[in-house]
Amino acid sequence: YVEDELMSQPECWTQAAAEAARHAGKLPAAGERVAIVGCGTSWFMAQAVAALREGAGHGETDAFAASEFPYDRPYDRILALSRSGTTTEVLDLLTRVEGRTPTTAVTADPDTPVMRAADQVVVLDHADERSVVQTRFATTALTLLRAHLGLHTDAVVADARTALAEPLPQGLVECGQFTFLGRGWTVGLANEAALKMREASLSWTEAYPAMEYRHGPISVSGPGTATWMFGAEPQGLAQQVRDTGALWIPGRLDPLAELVRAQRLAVAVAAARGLDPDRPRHLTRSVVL
Ligand code: F1P
Repeated sequence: YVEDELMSQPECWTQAAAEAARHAGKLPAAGERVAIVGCGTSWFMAQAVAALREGAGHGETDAFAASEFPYDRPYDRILALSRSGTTTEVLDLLTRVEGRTPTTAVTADPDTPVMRAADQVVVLDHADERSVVQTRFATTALTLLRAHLGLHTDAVVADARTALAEPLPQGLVECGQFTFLGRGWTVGLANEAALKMREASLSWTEAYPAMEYRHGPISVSGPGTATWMFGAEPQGLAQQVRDTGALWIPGRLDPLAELVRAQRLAVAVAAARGLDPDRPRHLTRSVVL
């Protein structure tokens, strides 16, 4: 499933962007102090959206793993991301803040406990998935929120098509270790790329804010490893990584389209290692405690 689902992302994004205006009243308004929460992939999307929203001047925005939400901090709205709408930590949080803080959930399924617990719900059912490993729901939710912030363009969709059509960089699939770097909103994308590789291909992956790579993690860099920069690269970093013998991949597409390339890499590495990305080890489609 995952391969078909990740291929459908350009169409899913186009539809979500077109629907953003219709959902605007349910999504955080400019000026609100907002917490965005989720688990796993949804938490990493929350990180990306939080940075984008602050950067767009829409107001203070924090991202939390749902299990780590600071209940003593006041927010005007909590935005919960959950494909399944059943994840325990997200449901617990929404139930606990009921009547105190307005909540909005973005989910794929129109009939779930999370949907019933949230005050407002945006259902992206066209981006729902059969896979355990999330690809298109996460990026479509991000696209909806990017469009809500006025940050989505047709060029992003065109870049995604390029990411799906182009061969992967030479030598990448053969690498034994992968590090993803980001800055600002792309740190969340780097985290997600690393998770995708782990889930689908059991690869050894890491993810950092780009400049943090110099402060210790670069010690794992060397021949047979790859470092992939999402977004604009800080000056000097590429050379420093190349000097270790590692493969350096600078993303030249929109960072969200670069994430699509990383999803493809995860599937390709899984195939190269004889793994089925639709049967990831120890994972279920939603984690319910
Ligand atoms: C969150 C999640 C997924 C992950 C795995 C377990 O699910 O952590 O990101 O891939 O399948 O669940 P959800 O709350 O977005 O449904």
